[in-house]
Amino acid sequence: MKIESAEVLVSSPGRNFVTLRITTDDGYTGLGDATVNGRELAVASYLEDHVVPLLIGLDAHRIEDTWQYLYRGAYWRRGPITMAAIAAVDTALWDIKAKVAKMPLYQLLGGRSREGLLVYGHASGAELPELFDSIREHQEEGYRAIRVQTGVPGLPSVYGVASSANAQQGGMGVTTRYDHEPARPGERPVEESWDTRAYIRHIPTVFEAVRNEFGPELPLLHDAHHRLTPIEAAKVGKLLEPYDLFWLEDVTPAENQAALRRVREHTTTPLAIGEVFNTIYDYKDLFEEQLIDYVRSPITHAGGITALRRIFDYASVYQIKSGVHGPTDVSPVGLAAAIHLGIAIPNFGIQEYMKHSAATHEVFRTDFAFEDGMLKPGEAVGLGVEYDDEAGAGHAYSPAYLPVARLLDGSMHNW
Ligand code: CS2
Ligand code: MG
Repeated sequence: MKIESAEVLVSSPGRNFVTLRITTDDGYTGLGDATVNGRELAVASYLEDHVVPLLIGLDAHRIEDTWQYLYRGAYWRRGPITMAAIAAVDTALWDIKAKVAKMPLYQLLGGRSREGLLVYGHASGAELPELFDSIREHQEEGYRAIRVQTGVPGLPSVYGVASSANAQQGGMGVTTRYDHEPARPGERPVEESWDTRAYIRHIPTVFEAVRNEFGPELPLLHDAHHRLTPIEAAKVGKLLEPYDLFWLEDVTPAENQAALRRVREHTTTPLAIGEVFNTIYDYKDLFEEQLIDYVRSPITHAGGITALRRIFDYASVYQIKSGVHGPTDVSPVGLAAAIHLGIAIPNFGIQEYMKHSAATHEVFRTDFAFEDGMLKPGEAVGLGVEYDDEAGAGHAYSPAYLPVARLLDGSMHNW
């Protein structure tokens, strides 16, 4: 079964997506997500100009060999663009193999290890009353675990907080709320200001209030979004211990994996890291020194199902669990792949689930379901996602960037 063609589909139903569709000489098709938020066209070109020409004529069944061919053969290994391109090819080939085998992909990955994937949703508010309303809204929608993000006194807008002030005209003429899409349409990134000391004074008071209002059981997550130094991260982890977080995410940038030793020394708050990681090597010391508890890589940014399953296998040696990144900039193809892998692996922890817009679902037809606070794969063969070309063609790419953050003195900081 040879690869006959591969198309790079760039569309913007609600937000920008890059999708790869591989077709074999006997008519099987497979989809893969290659969306890197704010850098979409770089992956589209990498695929179009450098990968697609190499795929034509290859044996579509040789998934592992094709992975190694694209990884080692690139010579310039790793990095978000290369690994997203490889991820799209890998996912599409797994989709095809499951269709040939006439089974849902999770069956090919070892079958069910659980009935569904517990997910968490994004509640947020500039102030406590808005936050409480947002938490209740998510509970009414069926979410049983909640990520909490709030405003910081003195800062007009910060990461993860939905507020009408941030509403911008989206690709579809619909107003997009901040928590639905962090990338903002426009020719340049929006600049936000940040003040770590104000945040550290404020965040424990928020979790105290949330626990008082919603009780001790509700699993609560928080994303520090790469903004703290190791010792600041250690302090926040310690200050939040009384509120028994499910996890504290991206508490400090982890390019230097050893930075997490400082955090671990001072707090038992569980740590989740990895949404900006691209390979198993980014986790090596974090696993071997037991410095994190949850792996955040999505299939789209870590080189596909083949690579992420290897990362989870390695993590399982250290009892580290999955906590896959699932924002709206991971397309329904990337999310469906995460659901199939998540239902099969032994060390599943939790899955992030930001719902895609109706416009997105007009283009990406999916068969997964959200029930009882869990995501469940459908029984369609393969990934269970179809791409509607006609609907997709109606949504041209529109430039959009993630914000940048500057400290109050103007210094560049991590957004
Ligand atoms: C975030 C994302 O969901 C998360 O945990 O860190 O919202 C992230 O900011 C975006 O995916 C970036 O594209
Ligand atoms: Mg995050």
